Amino acid sequence: MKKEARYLVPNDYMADPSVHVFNGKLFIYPSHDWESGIPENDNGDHFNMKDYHVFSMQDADGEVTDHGVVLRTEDIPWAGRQLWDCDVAFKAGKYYMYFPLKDQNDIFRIGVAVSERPEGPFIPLDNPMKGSYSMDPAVLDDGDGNHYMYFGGLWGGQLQRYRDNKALECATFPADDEPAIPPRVARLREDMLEFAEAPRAVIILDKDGKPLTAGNEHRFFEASWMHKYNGKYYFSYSTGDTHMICYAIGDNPYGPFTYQGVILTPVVGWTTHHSIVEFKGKWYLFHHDSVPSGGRTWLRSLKVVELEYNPDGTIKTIEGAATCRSEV
Ligand code: FUB
Repeated sequence: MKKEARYLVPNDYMADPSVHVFNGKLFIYPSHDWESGIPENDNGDHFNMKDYHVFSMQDADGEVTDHGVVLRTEDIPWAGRQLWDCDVAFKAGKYYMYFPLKDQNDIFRIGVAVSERPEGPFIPLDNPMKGSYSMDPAVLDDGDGNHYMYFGGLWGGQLQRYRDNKALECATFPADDEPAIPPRVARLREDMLEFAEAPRAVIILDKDGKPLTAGNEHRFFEASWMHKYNGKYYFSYSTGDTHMICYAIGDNPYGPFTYQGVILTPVVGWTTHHSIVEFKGKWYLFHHDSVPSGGRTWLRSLKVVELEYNPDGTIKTIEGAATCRSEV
């Protein structure tokens, strides 16, 4: 494929792509943006998504097949509002979709829906996962029978409302020189429907071995993703209000992870979000931007571009869309 990014679904707005190889094809599980008319705010109320589609491709530069709507808020018994970034994992003949959704008290929880096919439809369970909170779940299949869920996001993602897996009386943010609020990881139970353990903090260290601070422009904000390369664990994420996709490398699924650099520089639109996947011997960065909608940050479009490593295992930085954020 060409080195420039290409848009994948030009006739609709899709964002937050989670991509996996199932049955020899690429399957894309995105959020489905739409014009809800809700004004933009720091809580993300304008991201009022209400269903998911699934897409597949035989090749990274090939035709994109839309498998249609596979899950709707109205089918989820505990639903309040806002279906945000989901992910899908496979185990023993079944596909498990993990989705963040606000419950009827406006609290983000993570739900599970199950299918026998990667293209869905997915049938939701009656309740969210016990002990789940915040949003942006991403699941690593570690290849040894274990699956790990990474999750969490600041501001509208509500992660600042929790410490040590307990809800706080009031949300708090650390001072700029204190350790940043970390994303979380938990191994999934054998049946894939619940956490097997209490979620743990995912610690990202700087090159001196100190946790990234809350004032660091590369600190975690949302959009966790985990992939493995040459036996190492690559944890990547969005820095939110500084608009980058960054990554850190560790030796095991729990970390700690040492900060390495920027994978994707800012794109057009407030959010940036991605997944990294190997397919037919090449690596790809799936992501989104708001160029086609003229910069409307709640109407995002899916893209893919090839991702390359340096010989030392670091990732070559990819430039976001050519248009500057300030030009939007
Ligand atoms: O799509 C809604 C939210 O915007 C996602 O959950 C975040 O990662 C950001 O992309």
